[in-house]
Amino acid sequence: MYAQLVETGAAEGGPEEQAFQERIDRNVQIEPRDWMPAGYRKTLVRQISQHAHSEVVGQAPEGNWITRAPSLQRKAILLAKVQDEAGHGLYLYCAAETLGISRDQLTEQLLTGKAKYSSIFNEPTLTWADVGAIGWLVDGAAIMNQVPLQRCSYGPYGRAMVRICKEESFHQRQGFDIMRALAHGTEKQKAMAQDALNRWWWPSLMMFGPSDKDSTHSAQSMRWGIKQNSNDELRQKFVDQTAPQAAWLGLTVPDPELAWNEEKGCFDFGEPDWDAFMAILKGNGTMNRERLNARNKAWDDGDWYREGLMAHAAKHEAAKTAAE
Ligand code: FAQ
Repeated sequence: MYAQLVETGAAEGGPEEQAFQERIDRNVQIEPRDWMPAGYRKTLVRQISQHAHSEVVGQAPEGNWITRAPSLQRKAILLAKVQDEAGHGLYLYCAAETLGISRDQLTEQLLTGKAKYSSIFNEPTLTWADVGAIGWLVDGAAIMNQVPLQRCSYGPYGRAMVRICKEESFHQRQGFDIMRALAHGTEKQKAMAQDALNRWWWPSLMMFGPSDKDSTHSAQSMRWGIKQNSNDELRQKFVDQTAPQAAWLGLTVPDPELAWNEEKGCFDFGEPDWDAFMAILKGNGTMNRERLNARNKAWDDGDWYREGLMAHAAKHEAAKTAAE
């Protein structure tokens, strides 16, 4: 199927590519059967699948707290949130499949460690406050990145983002509410909230990717209308939105360089530790190995179920053929 889709077009750089770019410049979305340059298809498969893998792996840090949520209500909310993340992974795998790659291929890339997923999910969740910090900061950063992706030039990705963004907003609110309860609670609870902010602040800034000068794909992805904003633009917006929220909570952002810049009308802030970021991307973050092992175990444990489904489908197919 992939080969078939790729071969439907004419040579790149020719009139088809010009018409394609003009269409993007007019904000007309590209659909699965339209001609597209091979590089556009490849970039989308890379980004959408990394995004899908992030949603799937991203269930682990919070899933780890479902049995330890402090009340029935918090538990029900967290359960729903984690299930939503699994659903986001599924919409995104479907969007990637429209580009001619199969779910099995995508899964294999994740399980063998060939595919990336967001660096943030290699952080451990040590306390209940981490669940609040994830909702507030990680979902907050995800929304900042994903709202513009609703206007992505590739139709199936943009449309998947519409629903995902609605759900992420609920996630962000529930995380902020956990932080509010802790930050306005006992001294011990406030200290727990501060500790979570200290550990999740910088990894959240890294979610937006390397700085613009080191981003390999941004310029072309922006020309193709896949990305609407650069990594640094979105990081800045995130800091501008989140720093006042931290102040409202009575918490301190762990960045001595964070300061309002009156002239520029935005916050100045420090540089994330890009060496640490690169180490995580190379598989050396605190939880990289555990996350991949968990995904591999989940895949192996589901083997009997997939086998049953295939046997059922084969039986159904044979009965249909016999009846014809
Ligand atoms: N982690 O040239 P760029 C969520 C890689 S969803 C790991 O700037 P690009 C919901 C990048 O892939 C979170 N790798 O790349 C949730 C590339 O490597 P490659 C996921 C990263 O694509 C909440 C290389 O570095 N969201 O959180 C990261 O133009 C709570 C060079 O980078 C998305 O995926 C990173 N942080 O920009 C779930 C959004 N950053 O492929 C559960 C869609 C960069 O050449 C609980 N993705 N890299 O080997 C995007 O918007 C973009 O792909 C960026 C990166 C902005 C992430």
